Amino acid sequence: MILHIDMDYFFAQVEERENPRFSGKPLVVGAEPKEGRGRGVVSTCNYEARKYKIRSGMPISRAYKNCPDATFLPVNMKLYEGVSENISRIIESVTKNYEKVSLDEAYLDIKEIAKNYSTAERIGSDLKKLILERESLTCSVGVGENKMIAKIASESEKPDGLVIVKPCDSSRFIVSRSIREIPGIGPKTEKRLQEILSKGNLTVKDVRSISKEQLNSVFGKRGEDIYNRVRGVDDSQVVSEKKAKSIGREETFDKDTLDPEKIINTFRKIVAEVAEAAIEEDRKVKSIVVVCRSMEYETHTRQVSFGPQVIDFDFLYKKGVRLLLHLLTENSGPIRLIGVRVLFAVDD
Ligand code: DCP
Ligand code: CA
Ligand code: CA
Repeated sequence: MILHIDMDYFFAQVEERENPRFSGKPLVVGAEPKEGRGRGVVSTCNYEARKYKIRSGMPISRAYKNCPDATFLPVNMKLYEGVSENISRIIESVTKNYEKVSLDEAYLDIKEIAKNYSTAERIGSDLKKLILERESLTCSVGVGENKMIAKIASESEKPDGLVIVKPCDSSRFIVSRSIREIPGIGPKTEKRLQEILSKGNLTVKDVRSISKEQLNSVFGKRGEDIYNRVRGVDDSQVVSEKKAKSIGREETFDKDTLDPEKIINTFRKIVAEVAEAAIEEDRKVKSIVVVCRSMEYETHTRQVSFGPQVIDFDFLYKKGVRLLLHLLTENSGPIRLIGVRVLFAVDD
């Protein structure tokens, strides 16, 4: 049982909250059209602006043509990231078993905490209430038997929606929807499906009429996935970040190398990235692994373990560089790739 949560017109709603005089009138977040700065496209807009056919990704100049009277604001990413963090903390108060997929979106695996779909509905409405009370923001929530159904459910009654789809209703729930409402089916896939069926405006039902063999022959490996998705089947799991066993980075050299300068600089860089990621995770580390791949694709690793502790760059570098030196002396030829990984202690 999965719950999907997605914030309503996220960047724009946060701006409305910060400055209530923007509410109730068209608001576009993306760039300042007069100065022509910023990314040049609309990041998002509120629902009033959507009435003027303004959409995410549209050039800001076009949004301006559609609605010159709208308020245009630059993207204040720091602000939205902070809000996103706060929302993650609220989600964590419901369950640690969640996967954040973007700044404004997450999947919660709620099978352990909701024994049935009416409990799930209460969890959904409690979560919405918490976010509204603590952050003064609305969001939409969907619950379903898998990630895909939950996402379609949360999208289906925006803004401020709460939609619960019981497993017995999944198939019916999606059958008459546009094929584009199926997550993972973008404009290119849609076009090829239209070609197969020689028909526009495809519904899920239309695509169900295509055989598995035909989908496979057109889309290769993805064919099976499309076949399953239009039938409401999605086996992908909620990958909770908190449960990641390790994090690491690797880098392949442009050219196989033995240049000590190059190797050590690259090593420092990946150590810095891994240290930063580990600090971000806020978890204790119990081992460090260094990987070295030779020209012949032989992979050598060296590992050191210690009592679980919080690490920083200096610690990781000091331990890691010894492992690296061992690997380099064992391995005579030029190096193709190096990598650093930290294994977390299982404490949560
Ligand atoms: N975003 C962006 N550029 C895009 C799409 C989105 O910068 N092309 C940013 C701005 C959005 C945020 O990501 O506020 C979340 O994207 P969503 O697709 O979830 O859209 P919204 O939250 O803005 O609207 P909705 O109410 O439809 O979810
Ligand atoms: Ca959103
Ligand atoms: Ca989103």
